[in-house]
Amino acid sequence: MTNKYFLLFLSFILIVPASFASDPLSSDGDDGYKLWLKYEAVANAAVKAEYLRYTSFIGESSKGEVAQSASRELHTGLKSLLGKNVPVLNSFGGKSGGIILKLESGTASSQQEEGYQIKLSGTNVVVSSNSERGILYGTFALLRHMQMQLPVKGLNLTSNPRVRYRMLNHWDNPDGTIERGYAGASLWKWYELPERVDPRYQDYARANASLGINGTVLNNVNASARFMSQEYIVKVAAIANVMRKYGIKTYLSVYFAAPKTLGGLPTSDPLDPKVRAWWAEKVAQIYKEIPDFGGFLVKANSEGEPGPQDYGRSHADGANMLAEAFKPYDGIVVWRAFVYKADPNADRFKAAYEEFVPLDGKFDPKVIVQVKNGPIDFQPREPFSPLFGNMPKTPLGMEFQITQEYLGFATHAVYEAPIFKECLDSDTYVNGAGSTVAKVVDGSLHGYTRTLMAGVANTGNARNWTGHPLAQANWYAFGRLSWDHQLSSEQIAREWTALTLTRNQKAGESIVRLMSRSREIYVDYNTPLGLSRPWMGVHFAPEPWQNKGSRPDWTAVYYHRADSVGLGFDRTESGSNALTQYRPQVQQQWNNPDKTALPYLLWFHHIRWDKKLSTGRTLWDELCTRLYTGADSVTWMQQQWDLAKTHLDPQVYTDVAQRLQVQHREAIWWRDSWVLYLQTFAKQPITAGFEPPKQTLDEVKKSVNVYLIR
Ligand code: BDP
Repeated sequence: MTNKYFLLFLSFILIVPASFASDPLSSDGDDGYKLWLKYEAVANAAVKAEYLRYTSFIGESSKGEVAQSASRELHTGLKSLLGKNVPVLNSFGGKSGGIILKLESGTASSQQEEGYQIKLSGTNVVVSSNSERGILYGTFALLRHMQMQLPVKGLNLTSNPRVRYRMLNHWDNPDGTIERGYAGASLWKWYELPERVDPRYQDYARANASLGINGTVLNNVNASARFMSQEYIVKVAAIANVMRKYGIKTYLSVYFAAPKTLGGLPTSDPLDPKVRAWWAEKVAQIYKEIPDFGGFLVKANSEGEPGPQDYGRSHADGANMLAEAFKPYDGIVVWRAFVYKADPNADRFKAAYEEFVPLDGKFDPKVIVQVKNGPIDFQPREPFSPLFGNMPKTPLGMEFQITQEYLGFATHAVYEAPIFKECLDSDTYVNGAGSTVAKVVDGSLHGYTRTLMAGVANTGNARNWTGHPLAQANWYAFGRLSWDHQLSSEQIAREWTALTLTRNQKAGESIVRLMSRSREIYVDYNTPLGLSRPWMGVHFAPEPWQNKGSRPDWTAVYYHRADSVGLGFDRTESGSNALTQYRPQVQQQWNNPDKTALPYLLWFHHIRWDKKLSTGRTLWDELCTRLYTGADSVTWMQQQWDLAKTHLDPQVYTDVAQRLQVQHREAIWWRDSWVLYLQTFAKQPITAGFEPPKQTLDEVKKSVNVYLIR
């Protein structure tokens, strides 16, 4: 066969049968809408027989609306798993072979509020808790157990949340757009509310409750004052009515200057009595419509947003004023620490610490300060924020980013649990070894009772919620870790894969392998060895050469500091000295370039191009090696995905396979951008064994510029 005919033949066998095999419009195809709550029928006969023995009835002991959601979920779940209509009974005394949802009164239970126990008692499975929410979480845990087809026999599971406020932060705007959202438009249809309540709100609530998430901030931190108007408060109330049934409280981001722009006052000074009265009234107005309102999230004096400093007041003054307005209610004020002043000589790394540490002890007990995991901004890898551990008198909440702003939007598969875990497991050493960030956040280190973990949501109105099907796992992982930060990344990946994609063990293993390595692979071709922020603008295309901005820290060159000598940001004594914001033991990990773990090297040191690293390679060769292997590893990811093909829904298989193709093309783009650009400083050939890029630096820049054209 000539080449031409062989290719024709090949395309016939590859393309023709595939189009018969997978009809993307088939009605039974998996469009991802059901997330990890698919409740696919239990196929294994022995397992099914066992489950049937325990499902002759559902006994409910409470008529509260959250408990009702639990019995409804269980009923629907069992119907789907077992094909059986299990009756829900209020009086079930003496009956056996059922599932009892038992609300234990007050102190009779050893559970913490929201915690649950699932236990076999005689021939009944008993899900118990001292709160309705705990019953709901226990019910979802039982359904998860059954979806994974684990035995009921010997079941004895107790679980308590380690963090009290577990919430999503939506960066959704009133016009339906989402800041840094890559999965369509906002879920919240403000123009239809309050009359029309999209049924999707309920599915959103179910998904969150199934993970233990108990709060949602509906609007962007770059907030519109519109949300403080009566018109919008009633819209928010309509959503809150849905959330409440699933134990989720609704929160709003607030625009600090609202007293002025919406209220018509001459000032928004937090110490002005009229301003304080305005907020107190506002909060009262909200509670009238939403009796269980969660509270406010505030971005102030950050990236141009207004705040107390506009009036010479401190963050504490601003936060405490709002806290005062919440005094009569259960709500809280979540005040963000994401601040960095425009100072041409400063190191942005140090900014939040410098502004917030002096305020420790000055915040009202109703305030939680929400800190991003790293000192800069959700980079693919960052050291933990030095604020953790350094504000012992102020509850610090964790802010993770689930949406993939710096992780390739909706085309790169990056499983984020390892990012979250890396931060949570970092040791701050503030009270000696073992003082992990997790222990700061869960309150056990400093005795905070108000503890919080927030995730910037990656949801949108895409049918599958998250755009990239594998990005659902990031929502899932955030939720599971906010409940229990001790779960491992791999365990969560296994769970999610089994619930969402396939129960086939081998296929599941290759997907979990792919997920587990995906973050390191991304870092290798995107920001290896501790590089950061090679993009400005839209945070999509590689722009390491970007050197123009209205302030130095809004350029890429500010972060990597490439020059003829070497690369990286010196944050030791000879540089910005940011390292002194950490305890001595942490400083020791990072202050000596010969001892710094390679993933963090360029975060803290300016390294000579020809310096030999612990791998035996020079900095330049190590960079080349990582950038090339990273990009090549995307083909490994494609292989792992293909290994699972026959056990995946064809629609999901194709969707991910195509996104992986984009990822591969873009990984090469990233690699080429970095090596060609850095080569202009390092003046060295591409490391032997790797093929030099097929394009020139000018060509790469041109292809990037296309993405920056308006
Ligand atoms: C940055 C985002 C910006 C957010 C900001 C924030 O680029 O859109 O408004 O963080 O967290 O990462 O406030």
